[in-house]
Amino acid sequence: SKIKLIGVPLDLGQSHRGVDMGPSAVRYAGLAVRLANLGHEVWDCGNLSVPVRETLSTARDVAYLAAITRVCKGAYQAARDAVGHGFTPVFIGGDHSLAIGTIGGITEEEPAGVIYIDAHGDFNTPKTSPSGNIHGMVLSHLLGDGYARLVNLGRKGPKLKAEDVVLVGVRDLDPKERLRLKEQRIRVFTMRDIDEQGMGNIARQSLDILGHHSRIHVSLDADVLDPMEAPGVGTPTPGGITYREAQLLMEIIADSRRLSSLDVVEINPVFDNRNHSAMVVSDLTASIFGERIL
Ligand code: DIR
Ligand code: MN
Ligand code: MN
Ligand code: MN
Repeated sequence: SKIKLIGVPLDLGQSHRGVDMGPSAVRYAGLAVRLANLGHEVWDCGNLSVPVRETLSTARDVAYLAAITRVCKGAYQAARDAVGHGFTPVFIGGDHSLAIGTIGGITEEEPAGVIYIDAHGDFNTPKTSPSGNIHGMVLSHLLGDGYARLVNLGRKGPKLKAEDVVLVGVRDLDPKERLRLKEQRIRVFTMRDIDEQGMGNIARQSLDILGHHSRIHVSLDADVLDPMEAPGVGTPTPGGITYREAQLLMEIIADSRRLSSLDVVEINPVFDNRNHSAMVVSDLTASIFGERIL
């Protein structure tokens, strides 16, 4: 297929410094060549422009929300245009708040299912969030709850319904976020589900649950991986999936031939060991685009 790589060096949706270097780290890991060697036509579109944190006022609620909204608008348009021109866009983050834009844009012309792979639920609202970080509120905004300008970004109203999303790899939820996920009946495959049923089963069930969608957007938060396998992530969270489990999930999604678009986010080279985590993410991206052992 025709792939567009779009970097989004956004670090305003969370507290740690360094996720703005994610796009460079993934490029250094050789992603474009990997994908081209699989026979894809690869266009690296460079980075969307993102204000540097130090240039913004420290009144972060106001300044950061405005900046994140602008960046997400750019991501929305890039996603919509890429899909409209027959490309499969790969958004390289940057923190997860960029997905408020990408998933909005992907679903402008027709709906899509979302496989959201993350240690966290990202289902806080500005009212329930203990941290105030927008990267922990992505799915709430896409389902219509949160800051009006992010809910109505690109077009008015919710971009997804509860039945359009499956979460995989979850192991860290805030109390009210947990309650909201249950109330809204979001499908969540926790680490326990993966331990008990195996990743192969969970991957196939996720695709089945989204069976009413021919197009699947995958939003991969690198913190789903265990910190021993990928320390260079925004929020290292113990008890995560292994490299092999992540590969299996990617390969089964690839087999479905339904991938419309991808986010790979929360890579933080500052916490990493010789760019190892970006190389892992690049391996996973190659697999979801069809790389096979045999
Ligand atoms: C936490 C952390 N639940 C929050 N979320 C993260 O700030 O809302 N998501 N790290 O990736
Ligand atoms: Mn996330
Ligand atoms: Mn996360
Ligand atoms: Mn490999």
